[in-house]
Amino acid sequence: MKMGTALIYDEEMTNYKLLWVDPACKIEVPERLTVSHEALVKSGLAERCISIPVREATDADILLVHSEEYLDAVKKTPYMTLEDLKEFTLQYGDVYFHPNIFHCAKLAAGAALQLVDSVMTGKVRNGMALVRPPGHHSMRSAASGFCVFNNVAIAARYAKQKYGVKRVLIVDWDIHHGQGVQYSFEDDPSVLYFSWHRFEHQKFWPHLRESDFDSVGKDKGAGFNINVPWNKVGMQNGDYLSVFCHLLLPVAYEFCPDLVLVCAGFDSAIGDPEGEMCASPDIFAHLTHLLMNLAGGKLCAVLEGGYNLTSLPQSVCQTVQTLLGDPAPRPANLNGPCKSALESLHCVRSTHRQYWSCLKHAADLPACDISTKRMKLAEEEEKTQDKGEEEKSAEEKVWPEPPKRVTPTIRTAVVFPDGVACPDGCKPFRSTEDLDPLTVSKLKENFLKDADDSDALSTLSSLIALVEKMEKNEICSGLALVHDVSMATMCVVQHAAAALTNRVLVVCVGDGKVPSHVTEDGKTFVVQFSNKESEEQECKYYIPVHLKKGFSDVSGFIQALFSLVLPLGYEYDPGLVLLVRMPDSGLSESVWQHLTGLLQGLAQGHTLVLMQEGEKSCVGPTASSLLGDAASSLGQLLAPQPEHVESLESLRHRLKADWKLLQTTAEEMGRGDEF
Ligand code: X5A
Ligand code: ZN
Repeated sequence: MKMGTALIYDEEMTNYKLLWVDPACKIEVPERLTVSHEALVKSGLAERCISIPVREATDADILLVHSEEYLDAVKKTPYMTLEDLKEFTLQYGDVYFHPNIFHCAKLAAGAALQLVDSVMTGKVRNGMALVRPPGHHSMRSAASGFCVFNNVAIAARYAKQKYGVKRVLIVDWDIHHGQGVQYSFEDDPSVLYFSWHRFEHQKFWPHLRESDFDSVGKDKGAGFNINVPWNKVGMQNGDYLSVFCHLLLPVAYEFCPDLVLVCAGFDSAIGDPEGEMCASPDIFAHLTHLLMNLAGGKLCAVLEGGYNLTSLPQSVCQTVQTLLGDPAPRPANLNGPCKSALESLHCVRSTHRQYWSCLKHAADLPACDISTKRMKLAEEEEKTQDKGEEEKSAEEKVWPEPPKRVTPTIRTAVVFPDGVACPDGCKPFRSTEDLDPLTVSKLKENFLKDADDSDALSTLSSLIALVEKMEKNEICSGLALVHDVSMATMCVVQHAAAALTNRVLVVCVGDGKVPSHVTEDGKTFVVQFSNKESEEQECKYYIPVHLKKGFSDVSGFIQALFSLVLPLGYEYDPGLVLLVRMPDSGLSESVWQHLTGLLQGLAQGHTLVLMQEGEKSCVGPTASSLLGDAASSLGQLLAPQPEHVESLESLRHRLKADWKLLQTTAEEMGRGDEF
């Protein structure tokens, strides 16, 4: 990996707290920051980061988003008496002031700007700022929801102004709607704001009509504001991943940002008293990973909310460790999305299909329109004031601590023919221990019948030794150049099915024989992209994705990746990914890099890439992707070919009964049948 990860933190931001009684504000405590930072230190992650000092945001920085009147008012707070502070606080919602909060708010915004500077100047690739107070609720002339200055909104304007950044993507995975960010960029098409948030048909704070899915932005900015309202609590990993695969990622790739900012609130994790959601802390490894190939990897995460002092530090660690390039853990308990999540997803997708060509094919708004529901619910509200049994409160929830993510010392091993140079950072690999004679004789019998080819035998045995080391987590990923890609694929799959415990996902790009007769037990799952119509029969564990115009339709390929391959991969949850590039597949190197990068979110990053000996020009890009570098940008994507979309969609519809993560609408039951 080429560049590092910045960590920006200053203890000074713990030096303010609530000085009076206010139940709405009591969760916003200094310990939020200390436990997060301590967890990064204890886990050894902090010392792997490049520590960057904070600075105070200047008046000019703050005025990029806020009004002079508001700044002047906040400037007076350090000199106020307790009574004055209380009084001053009253004009805003769910926020408190303290004599030192102005100083901390300047540091919080300044930390976000230091992070942008470090990333934009290339000092680091990405980074995280641990800050208090948070920012995304604060508005041009108002504090709100624990926020004083809008750290991320200021950072976005600053990046545009100072570095000429053309397009900024803001991903707000905090469980509250960052209405301050929405208001800042509502009519600005250069900043795409995406937020998911607990909404419950407007019953949840901040109770705004404009937090619903139909607030899409204004004037030129129409389509550049994307709200995903969660209308139920208890959302899980599968709900979050569905929204990423079927909405955020395709839109983000179409938008093609030059910089990604994350409003990194962790009140969307399990145990949080505000969010009351059930996503596990390790989901943030995946959310982070999935964004890391955008904008050439330029990603700045800035802390927002997160109030459970156990799940918050766990989630922060998952995020930072992923920014550092360690492979994500296999996501535990990935259910399909629940019905309510599907309803939300469906509403957002159909509302935004007029703005984004990747969503053009989305289904119409659900018949039972959400606004009718909102009224129905308001009526029902009076009848059902309180529910009978008390549910466990969010803080009492228990969940396993995410296991320590151990990254093998060998990141990427290569099996190359003599004379091909090993790419920087990779390790040449040959099976040194002699394979047991039985395996060797099987190899000979099955694959090398006609020839007594010792080179081929040595390559195949190396591949087998390599996947065994990957299963033992001694090696993370591998890249092999082989003479006969089909044969090597067969060989690895046969060995894995017979001798390994892991499920294997085979993603094959291009025509060529692949192990399509797979066992019913689903130990191998093959997805094959091909130019030609396949003679093979589609079945649950063999899925041919036929691309009519070959691989020239980049948008179409990306669409297939997000709408089919990733959700299938996540739901299948392999222990090994075999990524096969058939000779003359014709897939461009940059698209291939994105495919390689994204698939590493599966199987703890255990990806083995097989390519034809001749494809030497592809070696560098593939190796760099396996080593964790960001893929190069694809540019703003055009609309995919309609016939291509049509065939992908019909495939997705056929498969969605078997694979729940392929669903995008609530027609059929999702998890949990009640509305
Ligand atoms: C940043 C953040 C939450 C405010 C909740 C007020 N704010 N009820 O998470
Ligand atoms: Zn929040």
